[in-house]
Amino acid sequence: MNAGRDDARPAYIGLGSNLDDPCGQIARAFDLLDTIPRTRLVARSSLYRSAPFGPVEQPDFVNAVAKTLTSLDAPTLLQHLQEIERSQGRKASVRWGPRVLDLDLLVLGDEVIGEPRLAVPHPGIAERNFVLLPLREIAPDLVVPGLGRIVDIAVSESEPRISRIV
Ligand code: ROI
Repeated sequence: MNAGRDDARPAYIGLGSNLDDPCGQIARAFDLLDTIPRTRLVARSSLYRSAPFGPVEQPDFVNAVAKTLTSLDAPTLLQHLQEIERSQGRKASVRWGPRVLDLDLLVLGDEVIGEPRLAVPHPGIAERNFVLLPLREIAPDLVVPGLGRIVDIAVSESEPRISRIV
């Protein structure tokens, strides 16, 4: 929690839930992000209700994006995100299936990583309105490495509905 150090970089994290009180899951996850070592929560987007993306019929999701400042590296930050998912009861979830909590590392400074288990920037940014819209809300000036200015990334017209809830 001693971000503010010179080596702190902005990290944007996507949050999603569609089980067990999704709004409560997201609120708790925001608070837990601020407890990650060498990491400070500096902004939270509104919560958005979004129709499930993908082939599985399931409840609507609640999605949001957090901005943190962190001096952790990407793999260490990812481990902490997975620890928060587990602490909120996430089991190994089925691909495309419902989930108690999903935390995705979307952007970490100007870093670009293309590993199978860790892709940064997250490919969902340009593909999913439930990532793009809350990210744009809290970071309208963001330039995403490899993608360009967040305001220039097109909103997908074919994607299911999304609306701001709080
Ligand atoms: N759909 C929406 N709307 N929001 C999500 O966070 C989300 N997460 C997922 C899948 C199942 C792909 N669909 C989603 O993992």
